[in-house]
Amino acid sequence: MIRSAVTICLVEQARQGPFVFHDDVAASCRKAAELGFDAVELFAPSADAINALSLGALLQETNLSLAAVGTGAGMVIHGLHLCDPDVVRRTAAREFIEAIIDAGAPYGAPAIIGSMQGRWDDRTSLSAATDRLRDSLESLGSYAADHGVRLFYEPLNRYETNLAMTMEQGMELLAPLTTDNVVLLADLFHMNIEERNIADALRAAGSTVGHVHFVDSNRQAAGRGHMDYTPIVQALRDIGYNGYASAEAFSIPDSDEAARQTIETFNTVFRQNIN
Ligand code: LER
Ligand code: MN
Repeated sequence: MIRSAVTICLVEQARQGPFVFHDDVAASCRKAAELGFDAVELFAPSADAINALSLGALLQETNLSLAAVGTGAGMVIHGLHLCDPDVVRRTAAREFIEAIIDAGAPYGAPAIIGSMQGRWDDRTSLSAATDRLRDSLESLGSYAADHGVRLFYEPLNRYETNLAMTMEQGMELLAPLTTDNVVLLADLFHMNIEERNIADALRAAGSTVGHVHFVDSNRQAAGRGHMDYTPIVQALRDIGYNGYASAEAFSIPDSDEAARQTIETFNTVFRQNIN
């Protein structure tokens, strides 16, 4: 069964970012539970910030799961990424992600490599960047497996990376890895920009799809743009996807309304009978 999740951002520098709830984890979890979400996804400034949350008690009280933990604060706050030509900075990026894996693992939450993947540029060739990213995904994927969780790798649109921008490029990146613990995060916003056809791309990715960022064409809550969810949901069903549809969307017009609109659309598109 595909379950619903909603993002909570604790990163001051990402206040304008595509997150439904901000700042107050307890209040956000209570609101998410009241609306009927199954889980929350956390974007935190550091592993220490996650560890300081008493998440166990809060998740138990609200009967929510932790769907995933983001690692992008390493980039947003510290400018770290996995393609950095400086080995010291690259190692710091890896350690930042390992600590987030450690913090999410007790709750069964996989970590997401999104903006921490970095990009190639005039200091780093495409092939050097690809090698470095693969090397980190191999090592972080095994690290996550040792902690009992998967690792999500997220292709991003062309304005945020120049490495893997489509599901197909994501699969090519992961193909040489010896670990099978790294799977793709399909963000419908990025896919709407880069894919020829979102449903076809999901079908081709098949069991490599491990997580979905559920959002509309304009990065607002699902139902506030012009995304056609019917073929997307059908494709996810056809590939036997049973992970989360996690709302990573702007808090427009506000957090509560974005969450409410998301769950309404989720219930309409995922709970209806299409066949
Ligand atoms: C960034 O655009 C994004 O989609 C995030 O999920 C990356 O961590
Ligand atoms: Mn995303």
